[in-house]
Parts: sequence; structure tokens; C-alpha cells
Amino acid sequence: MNTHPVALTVAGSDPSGGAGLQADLKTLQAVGVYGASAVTVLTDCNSHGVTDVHVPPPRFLARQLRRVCADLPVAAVKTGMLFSEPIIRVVARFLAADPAVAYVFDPVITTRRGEVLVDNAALAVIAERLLPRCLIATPSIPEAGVLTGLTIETRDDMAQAAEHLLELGARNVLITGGHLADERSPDCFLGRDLPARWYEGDRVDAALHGAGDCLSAAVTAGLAQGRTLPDAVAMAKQFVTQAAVDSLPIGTGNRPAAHYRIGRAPRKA
Ligand code: PXL
Repeated sequence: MNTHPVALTVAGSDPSGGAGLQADLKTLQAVGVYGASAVTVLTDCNSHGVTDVHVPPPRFLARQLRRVCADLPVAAVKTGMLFSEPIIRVVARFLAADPAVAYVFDPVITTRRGEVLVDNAALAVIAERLLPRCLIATPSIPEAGVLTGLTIETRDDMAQAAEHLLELGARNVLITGGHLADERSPDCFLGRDLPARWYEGDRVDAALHGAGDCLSAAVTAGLAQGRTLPDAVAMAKQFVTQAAVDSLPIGTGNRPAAHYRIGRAPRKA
């Protein structure tokens, strides 16, 4: 009998390993979940940013999704970089076919530096097709701003944007506070059937690469393990805060969140 939880990330490839599906798989592994990945797009990316994107045929993504799910007992799915409208439509069809699977929607729209990771046609359908299906959406402040059209500068703005995202169809939303001009880095949770709350976290004074991917992957891992949503989010917030504290300048650009260090065997003395 299979007793090990399985989660699937549907995301773009970051060959430098700090963001995208590579960050998701490392996070799933660190939390103790078997990670599968279906690739949406290939980026030419490193810790300095994305310079190019190659988009394989969307029907190839549909085939990956079909074959992985025919094989593995996927308990939770997250999406990351989807990039184009045809890809979003493939993902929406896939998720509609299995309404029971827990779905975490990380609306990867911009990088921390403001690079746009979706094309214009995709922006129009991303909220319409995916927000109503997800168990939780996890936008950053700039991403929540794009989805709602609101300017978000304060905690009150975050709470208002979260309400707006519920009105747009999300069941639960966690707006991450990494971009807030604040000494802390609070995440704002709002749900239809759960109490609103703030997940507090210390701000780490380092420019990070892939921290948002790490958070949404950890939420997905928690759900695959059978945790409740509030428990999965609390675990994920703790995980990503530790991954930020532990981050190292592995490359010459932003620091990858240290999903790769958590849970490792202690070094020999
Ligand atoms: O962290 C956002 C992100 C997601 N997915 C891919 C990326 C990036 C940022 O660089 O390259 C593939």
C-alpha cells in the first residue's frame, strides 16, 4: 500500500535551481513529500533573472499531466509559472477533471525585480479560469495588485485586496508580505469559511530568488500530508522564514531560498 504523500507541481523550469519547479521539488522533498513535476515552459534564468522563455506545445503539457496522474496518487497540485493562455486552458481543464484534488494557485505574474512572467492574453484568463478552482491562492503584493487593480502599500491595503480576491472567486487567499515596507514580513490570510488571520514573520535582510515558489510548494506539501489548510499555511510560513534566514549567496545574484538546507543531515564535525 502506498503510504507516502505525493504532490505535483505544474510550473516553469529555472535551470539555476532557485525558483520554479526545481524550487518546488526541493521544498516538497524537504517537507517529506514525494514531488512530481509537469513542465509548462523552459526559462533561461539564473539568480540575476529571466532573459528568455521557450514554450513547448501546450498539448505536450496535457500529455504529461495525463500520464503522471494515471500513474501516481497525486494528493495536491500547485501551479507556478503558466505564461500563456493556451497553457492556462490546459491546466484549467486538467483541474476541472479532478475536483477533489487540493489545488494551490501561485499566480506567478512578476519576479521580485518586476520582470513579467505571463503574456498579456494570459493575464486576462488567469484569474477567470484558476481563481474559482483553487483551494488557496498565494499572490505576492505586486501580483495581488495586478489581479485586483488595487495599490497595496499597507496591511489594510493587503486585507482589502484579499477581500477583493474572494469576490473574484477564490475560496481562500494568502497575500505574502515580502514586498511590504515594514520591519516584519506578515502574510494576510482570508477565507470564506475560516477565520481571517495574519501569519507574522521576521523580515530577512537579503534579496531572495524563489521564496514565493518555496512558500506555495510548502503549503501544497502540507495539504498532501493531510494537514488542515491553517496548519499547512502555518508550517509553510515557518518553512519559508527559515529558508530565508538560512539562505546563502550560492550564485552571484539573489540568494535562493534555502529549501535545500532544511532537513539535511548535520555536517561532520
Ligand atoms: O519565482 C518566480 C519564478 C517562477 N518560475 C520560474 C522562474 C521564476 C523566477 O525567476 O524562473 C520558472
